Amino acid sequence: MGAGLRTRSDWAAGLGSRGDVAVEVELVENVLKSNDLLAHQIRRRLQEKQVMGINLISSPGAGKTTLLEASLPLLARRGLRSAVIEGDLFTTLDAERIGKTGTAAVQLNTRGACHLDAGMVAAALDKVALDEISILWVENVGNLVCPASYDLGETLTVVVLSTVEGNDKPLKYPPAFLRAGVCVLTKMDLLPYSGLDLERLLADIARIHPGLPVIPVSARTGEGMEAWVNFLLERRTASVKLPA
Ligand SMILES: Nc1nc2c(ncn2[C@@H]2O[C@H](COP(=O)(O)OP(=O)(O)O)[C@@H](O)[C@H]2O)c(=O)[nH]1
Ligand SMILES: [Mg+2]
Repeated sequence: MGAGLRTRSDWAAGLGSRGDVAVEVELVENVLKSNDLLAHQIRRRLQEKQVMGINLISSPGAGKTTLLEASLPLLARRGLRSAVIEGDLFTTLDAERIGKTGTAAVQLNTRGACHLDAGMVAAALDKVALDEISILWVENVGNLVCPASYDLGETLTVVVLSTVEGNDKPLKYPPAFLRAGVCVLTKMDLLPYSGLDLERLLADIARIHPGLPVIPVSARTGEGMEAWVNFLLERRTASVKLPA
């Protein structure tokens, strides 16, 4: 490989008989463009209905569904009804958990794909009673990589990180932290056992995305849940144009 930065055209020109790879690059770019168009339409549709859309991104097991189970009743008590679109490879397990909270849940199965895209969310939206809700949550497939590239038409992207995942995650997966409008640090009850250097974690997150709010919570003990719900209420008021 020659010295210097390689642009996409350098890369394609150097392929020679491997032009198939260049076609693949083109295809990926087109897929992302059509995804963004659909995402834009979803965002407009939600805005018209005064609904805040939230895209939850994390590694598997960070605590997305548990955070939802704890947040939904608190939000309902503050007058905000939700619906949830659950993304999963094959199962309906998370949608069943959400259903038990009394919140409407629509399951999307990606049949193995590592992320949701705007087309899947647009199809699921037809099953959501948008007139009856204030917040539409989308729990993305558990994965810190692919979901960071796909706009789902959300108003707020939430990256969920738990105290037991290790200090290196923000630096290893910066796109998810760059995309996010807030980071929820879950499992704070496990912090004393985790070995996590909290100060270093916060400094790393701030290096990647200066000013990104980080809200520490434990869905298990309720620690931080009030601050999290207050944050959501403020964001909703700011992001959804309320009728005069
Ligand atoms: N101790 C503790 N465990 C939690 C907390 N949040 C989630 N968990 C546990 O972490 C595991 C994965 O949680 P889940 O919500 O299914 O993660 P998801 O894959 O991101 O949706 C479950 O066993 C939860 O009970 C928390 O705040 N504290
Ligand atoms: Mg889940």
